[in-house]
Amino acid sequence: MTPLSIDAERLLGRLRDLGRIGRDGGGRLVRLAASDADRAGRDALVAWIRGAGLEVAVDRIGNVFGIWRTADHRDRAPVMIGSHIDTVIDAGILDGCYGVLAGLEVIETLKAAGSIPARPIAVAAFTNEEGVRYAPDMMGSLVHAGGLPVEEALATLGTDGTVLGAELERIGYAGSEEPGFLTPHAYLELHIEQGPVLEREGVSVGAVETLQGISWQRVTIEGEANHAGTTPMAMRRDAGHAAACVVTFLRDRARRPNAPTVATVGCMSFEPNAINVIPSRAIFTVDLRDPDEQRLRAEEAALAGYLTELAAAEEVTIAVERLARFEPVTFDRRMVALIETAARDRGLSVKRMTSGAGHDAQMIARIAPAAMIFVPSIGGISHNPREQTPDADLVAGATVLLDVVARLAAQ
Ligand code: HGY
Ligand code: MN
Ligand code: MN
Repeated sequence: MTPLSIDAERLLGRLRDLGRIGRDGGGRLVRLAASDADRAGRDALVAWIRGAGLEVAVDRIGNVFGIWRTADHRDRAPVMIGSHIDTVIDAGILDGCYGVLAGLEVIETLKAAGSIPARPIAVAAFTNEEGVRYAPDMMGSLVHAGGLPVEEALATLGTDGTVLGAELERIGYAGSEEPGFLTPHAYLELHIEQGPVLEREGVSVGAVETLQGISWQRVTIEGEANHAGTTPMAMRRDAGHAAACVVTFLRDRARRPNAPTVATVGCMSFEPNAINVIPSRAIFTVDLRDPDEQRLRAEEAALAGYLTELAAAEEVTIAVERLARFEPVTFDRRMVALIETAARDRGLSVKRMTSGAGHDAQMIARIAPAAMIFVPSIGGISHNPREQTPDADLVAGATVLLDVVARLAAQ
C-alpha cells in the first residue's frame, strides 16, 4: 500500500492565512489569549474544522476541539493531536499554529483516504498556551488535565486588568463542555523546536523525550522616589538599581560553566517612570528553567537568598509572587520510539531530544501517554517574527505525525 501524503499546499496555505490574522497597527502578529485577534483566529480554525466535516466542541476554558467520530467507535477514547493558536507579542506564524493545523491536515488526509480508524481522532487548540496576558502559561491544557480548577482559571486577572472568563464570554468562546470531557487514548503534539539543535546538527525530526521545568515569578521592589539631582547616592533607596542588580545576578548565575539553567527577565516597569525621579517601585518577571527539578529548586532558593540580602543592602522591600511552576516532564517512551520509527521509515533523520520550551503536551502527559515531534527552526529563532522553518521540514513533520497517528488510531 503506498504511504499516504498530506496536502502540503493546503497546510502551508492555512499557516500563511492564519498568520495574517491578528496583526496590529504596526503589522506585528499579536493574538493574545481571549483577545479580538484570538477570536478571529479561532473563528478561522473552527471554519476549517467544520469544513472538514468534524464535530466542533468548546469547553468552559475555551479549548476548541475538532472530533472525527464514526458510528462504530464513537465512545472510545480518541487519539488527540493538539497545540495552540494564541501567540506572544510580535510573534512568528508557526509557534502552536503549525501543530494545530497539521493535526487537522492529518485528519482530513485520513478521511479522504477512506481510512477507518479503530477510535476517534481529535484535534485540539488549547486556550492561553503562551500565558502572556494571563498567567500561567499552558493554562487551557492544564485545566483540561485537571491541574487547575476551571473556576480559578476563569477568574485570572490579566496584565491589562481584564478577567479571563469575561473575555472568553465576550469573544464567544466560553464553551459548555466540562474541561477534561475528552480524555485521550494518546496525545501527540507537532511543534517547531524553537531552538538551534536540529538545524545545527542537520537533523530533520526531533523525537522529544523530556521537557524542562519552568518557574515564573513576579518581583516587586519598593524603594523611595526622590530627586535625581539633589539626592546623594548614599541616601538613595533606588528600586530601579535594585532591579538591575537582580537581572545581573540571574545572568551571572545562568552563565556559569556547565549550568543548563536559563534565566530571563522579560518584563520590567518602573514607577513613577520619570527621567528625573529615582524609581520608587520596580516590577519585573523572572522566568527560570532547568531540565533537573533539584537544580531548578536550588536556583529558586539562590534567588530568594539574594533578594533578602539585596533588600537589606539597598534598604528596599521586595515581594515575590509565583506565577507558574511546572516540574520537568518525561514523555511516553513507546510513543517516542514510534516517532523515531515513523521518521526512519520515511527516510528522515531523527534524534531524541529535550524541549526547552513549555508545551501543552506537558500538561496532557498528566492524563494520557503523550509525546512531541519537533522540526528545525531556522537560526533557532522563535517568539520573533523571523521565526521560520523550511517548507520541506514542515511537510516532513506533518507526514511523521500522520504515520504515528494512523498507527495509534489503529489500536
Ligand atoms: O513559555 C513557553 O515556553 C511557551 O512558549 N509558553
Ligand atoms: Mn508553542
Ligand atoms: Mn510559544
